[in-house]
Amino acid sequence: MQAKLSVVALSVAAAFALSACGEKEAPAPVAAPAAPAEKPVVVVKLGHVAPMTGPQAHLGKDNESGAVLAVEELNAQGLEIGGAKVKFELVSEDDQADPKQGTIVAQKLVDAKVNGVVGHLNSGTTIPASKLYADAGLPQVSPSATNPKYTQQGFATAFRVMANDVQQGKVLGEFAVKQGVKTVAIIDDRTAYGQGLADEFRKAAEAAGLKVVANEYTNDKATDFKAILTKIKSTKAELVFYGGMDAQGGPLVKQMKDLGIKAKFLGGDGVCTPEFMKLGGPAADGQFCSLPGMPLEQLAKGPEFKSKFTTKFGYEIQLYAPNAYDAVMVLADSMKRADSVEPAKYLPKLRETNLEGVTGKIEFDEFGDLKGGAISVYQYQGGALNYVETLGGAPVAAPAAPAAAPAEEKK
Ligand code: ABU
Repeated sequence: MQAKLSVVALSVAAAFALSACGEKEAPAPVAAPAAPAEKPVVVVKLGHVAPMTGPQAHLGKDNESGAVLAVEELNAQGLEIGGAKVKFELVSEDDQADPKQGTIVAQKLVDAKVNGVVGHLNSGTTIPASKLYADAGLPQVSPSATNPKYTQQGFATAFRVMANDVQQGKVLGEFAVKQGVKTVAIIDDRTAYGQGLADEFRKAAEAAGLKVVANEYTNDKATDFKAILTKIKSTKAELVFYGGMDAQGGPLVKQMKDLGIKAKFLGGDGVCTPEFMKLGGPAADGQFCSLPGMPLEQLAKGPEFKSKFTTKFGYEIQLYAPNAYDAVMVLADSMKRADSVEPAKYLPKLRETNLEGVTGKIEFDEFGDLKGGAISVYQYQGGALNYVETLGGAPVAAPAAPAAAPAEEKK
């Protein structure tokens, strides 16, 4: 406005000067064209929930970093939705991997009227929180919760962008048998994830002819496993399967070696991390784990994401950062197709997602599960996680949705 006034003032002054000199009168000043009206900016708040403190803080940070990268990229695109410019903002909450804290922060996000939720990281927090989001009609995309129950509750708002533990447990059970072992000891951390995965593994392993010689339990805060490992040693199990996370899996495999247990170790996605190798030390070498999806290196957008992530954050991807990135993109893509950031308006579009993500093709079945989720097996070798093979990949029919609300005591 100041600039416009100055132009007008100069034109008037010039006309007066010319006229005073007896020269031909200058044409009347033309008003400068009005600047186009600025489009309104709408802030789209996306909740992000993961454990940001405690033994899984490194995984929470990993998920959050993936989501941050997606938000920054979306904002750089200058998107317009519903006739307004949109600015995405991440509202990050720490659920401490604790189911009760999970529902507390979920309510906080509902009260803050966020437009969608990326999270939670753990099945044990995702499941109880999903009821609050469902009651509020708030779309929730978990990047990492793999317990099948999450999407079997009949909530229209619950989605996940990775295969579930029915698929993962089955692949791991069959993989164990292929290793030529005949006996297995199973340990789980009594969380919704750890116990659920161990149960699915047990079913598949027994169906394939493996004998389960021990079932032992720990928790997601434990660091000393010598008592249960001593019992397992006496069974002479050829394989130890662990359902739980890397903060326990790493020390557990190390203590297996310390006790002279020769059995192989096998775990799911919770232990398929650089942190497991760090905590396990040389004992991690040669052991196996699985991850939902294909290796990033084999996916069209995977290598670029990996490079962007390490350049920006200065550390390597731990586990589900690519899925958290995709979860944000899935929400934004649904908003674009709905031309609305209102949960009620974009939720139907979320169900129709057909997006090529960093983690591969993302389409949901009627439960909100990823269609055709594949499972890949890896081996820790020389401080690296080496790809072995991909199994599964076909859609797995989920059982009928139970009406009961999820139990809260499991993590
Ligand atoms: N999927 C492993 C880690 C998260 C969870 O399901 O609890």
